[in-house]
Amino acid sequence: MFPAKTYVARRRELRTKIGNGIILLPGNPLSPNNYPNNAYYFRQDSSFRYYFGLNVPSIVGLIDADSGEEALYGDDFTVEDIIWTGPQPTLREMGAEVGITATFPLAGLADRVRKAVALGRKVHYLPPYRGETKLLLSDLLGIKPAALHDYKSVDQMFAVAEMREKKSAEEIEALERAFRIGYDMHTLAMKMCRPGIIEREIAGAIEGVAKSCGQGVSFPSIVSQHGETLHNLNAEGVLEEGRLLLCDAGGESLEGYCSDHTRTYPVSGRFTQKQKEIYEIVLAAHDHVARIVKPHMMYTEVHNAAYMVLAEGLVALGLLKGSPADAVAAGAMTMFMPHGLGHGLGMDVHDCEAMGERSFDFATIAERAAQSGTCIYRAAWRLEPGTVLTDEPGLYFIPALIDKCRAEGLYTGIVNYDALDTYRDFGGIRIEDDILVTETGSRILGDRRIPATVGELEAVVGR
Ligand SMILES: [Mn+2]
Repeated sequence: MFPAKTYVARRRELRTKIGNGIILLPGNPLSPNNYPNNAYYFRQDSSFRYYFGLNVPSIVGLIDADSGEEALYGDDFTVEDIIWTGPQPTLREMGAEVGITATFPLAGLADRVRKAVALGRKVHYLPPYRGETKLLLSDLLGIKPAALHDYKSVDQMFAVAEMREKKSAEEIEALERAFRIGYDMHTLAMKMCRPGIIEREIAGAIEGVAKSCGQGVSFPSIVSQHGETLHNLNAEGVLEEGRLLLCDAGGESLEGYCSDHTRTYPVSGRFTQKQKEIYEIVLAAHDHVARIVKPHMMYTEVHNAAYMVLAEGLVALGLLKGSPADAVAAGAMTMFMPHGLGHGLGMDVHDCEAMGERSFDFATIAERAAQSGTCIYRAAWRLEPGTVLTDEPGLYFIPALIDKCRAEGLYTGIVNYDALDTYRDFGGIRIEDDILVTETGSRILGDRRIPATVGELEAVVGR
């Protein structure tokens, strides 16, 4: 947790940005695995934690933007609870740690909110993503769960996303701590990589690092020889000589900040010539992005710059014909890298993506954000000092996608489909680091770099 003054200042800024009405920020409850007392590991709602700091379940934060009142609603532990949990601080004590003096039992929240609604006051809430929170809001506001998205507060979405987007110095320190966990996870995976080991054994070991050094993983680890499957959570494969292993994994610091890195390396410890050729193209795109990112750039600019470098490499290899710019313009790169270059990173591994449109050019975006239920649209994302984004280009050879494009006659004269035939069992390569946009440019987070060049990887994996 940060000092109380951090949370006091954040709440004051939020209140000022939104201007009027009641702002609700529900923390997450425990989610049962099979019955209430056997729950999944607790993960706090990041926006609640950002403004109220507390990492305990079933507390709701409330801010009255008109009067300035701030309150926490939650229930103190009873002796029956304490038999199982041990002594716990009271809500009043926890509130004091984050600068809140008004604390009330959870049962009082419904009255408070209904009174505000009866007076015609606006009640602001973010689009809920968990069933339990949807039911809570539905009950408080008298809105059916399916209709909650129609009444979400676009003002609050933008205010919260804008604030969480811009990382402060103390947040960057927490992100650096998350980096070190990620560094240990990835270098352990590299050291374990050898023919005969099961992907799951590596995934389990690195997730243990995340759990023992921090809060756990920032998302389920991808450890697979099928790197061409973008989010491959199957880890039952046995590592084989000659293949590539893709590891996309990250950890959370104790403050709840995330890391997210990807490395791809040969199981044998030595790249083949063909693997090296593709690898160097992806690394060139990755490093190019890390060099060019600077404040006020549009995300799409960065994404297209990565596509250009990848296309240049594929033209040089003979997999694309004509000019790289024509290949990018024709959309041919979507066959080789069918995903965006990166995403925001912070207290969530896809930071603020539940919040909606990731841009702060309000005039052009607010209307679209208001109309959309999911509203993930990074095309409107402008990078500002304090933004953290992942830089994760890749090249993937996805037989099903190649066959579909070829059958539909797409990119004829641009993609050399015959040459691609020898890459059908290649797999995929992705390289990912986390970039902080600074006042003057950008830098890769971390005090060192996870091994990334062919030489560095061969030295660690092929030891
Ligand atoms: Mn990522």
